[in-house]
Amino acid sequence: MAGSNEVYANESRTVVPLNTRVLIHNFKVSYSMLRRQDGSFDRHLSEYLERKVPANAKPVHGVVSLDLLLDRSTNLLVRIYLPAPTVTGNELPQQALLSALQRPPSPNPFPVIIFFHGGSFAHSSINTTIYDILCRRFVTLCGGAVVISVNYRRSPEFRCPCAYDDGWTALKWASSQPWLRSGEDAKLRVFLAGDSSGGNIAHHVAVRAAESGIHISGNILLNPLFGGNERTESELELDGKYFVALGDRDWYWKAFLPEGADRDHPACNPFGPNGVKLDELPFPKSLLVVASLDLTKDWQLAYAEGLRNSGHEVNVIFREEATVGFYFLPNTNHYYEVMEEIRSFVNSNC
Ligand code: GA4
Repeated sequence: MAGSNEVYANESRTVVPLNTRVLIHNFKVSYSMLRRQDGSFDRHLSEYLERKVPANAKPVHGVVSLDLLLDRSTNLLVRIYLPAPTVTGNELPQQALLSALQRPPSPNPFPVIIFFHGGSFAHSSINTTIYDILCRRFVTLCGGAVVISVNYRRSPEFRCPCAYDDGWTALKWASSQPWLRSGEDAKLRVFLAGDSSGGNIAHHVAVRAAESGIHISGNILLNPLFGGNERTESELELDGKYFVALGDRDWYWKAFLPEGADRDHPACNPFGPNGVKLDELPFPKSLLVVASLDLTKDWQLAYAEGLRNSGHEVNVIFREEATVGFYFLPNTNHYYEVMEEIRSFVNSNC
């Protein structure tokens, strides 16, 4: 029997907590009003419907945040989350925060996590409430990490590679900041992380970093979006179940990939027929989280295989009976166990 806080998914006997079902279902319904048949998108309505939260210089559970404009020409914003700095004398929280950004490198090592939110390349932003909450969690989870959430340009208005370019700009900016360096070696201990489309962006930014000699301490990909022309078993089996339909996925790829490209484009299928070879590159270790009820899971597992075949390390956390979005709410063992995996991955590679 399902308890009062649980409900059975229509299509099977799998239990998905009621609050997760409501949360993800609401997104699903509003997203279906925003996508148009002709490939355009109702950005205006999208901005109106989404729950957002501003940056906050006042500590909430020991974490503060501020928005920073990194590039005027593209309007690239980042939201930076950090452990609340100590306020001295008559200083305002805003002043304490700004002086934290002027600090010299700290002798105590701490991780920097560059985070790319999900939303299939089209939805959400740094101020989307669920992502603001997740980034705040990462600060404390990882023992005082600095999290930099990137407001990358979204499709269909901005296609691939705009989102990757924005991620790359954010990474280069982070490498130029003395206050983000730490440890005896004053090194940037930077991780790239993201869910859904954000996981895809983290991968492609990591490739650029590897090609340019910027060291990445690790990649953390939660249910990352990859794909290809072929239809996989999980796509056919899970189509329309557990919040995601294959037709929706196709719509998002069409909106994101360069005009006329198909899903074997390397942005979507990095180890497919048009993939970029990673064998010779110093690619970081990856933590890859896969939910068994996500129709994209076969592509995520193929991605792990591609990394291994190129000689790179990947730790796959495969969660039976987990759906997309399970990591937003602390209401399952999946949530706690995956958070623990992230904590230990960051701590042991920092
Ligand atoms: C909404 C909340 C999260 O951003 C997300 C989204 C996911 C995706 O972009 O991959 C979904 C959406 C979200 C709900 C319905 C499905 C799946 C896009 C979409 C059309 C990452 C999630 O977990 O669910």
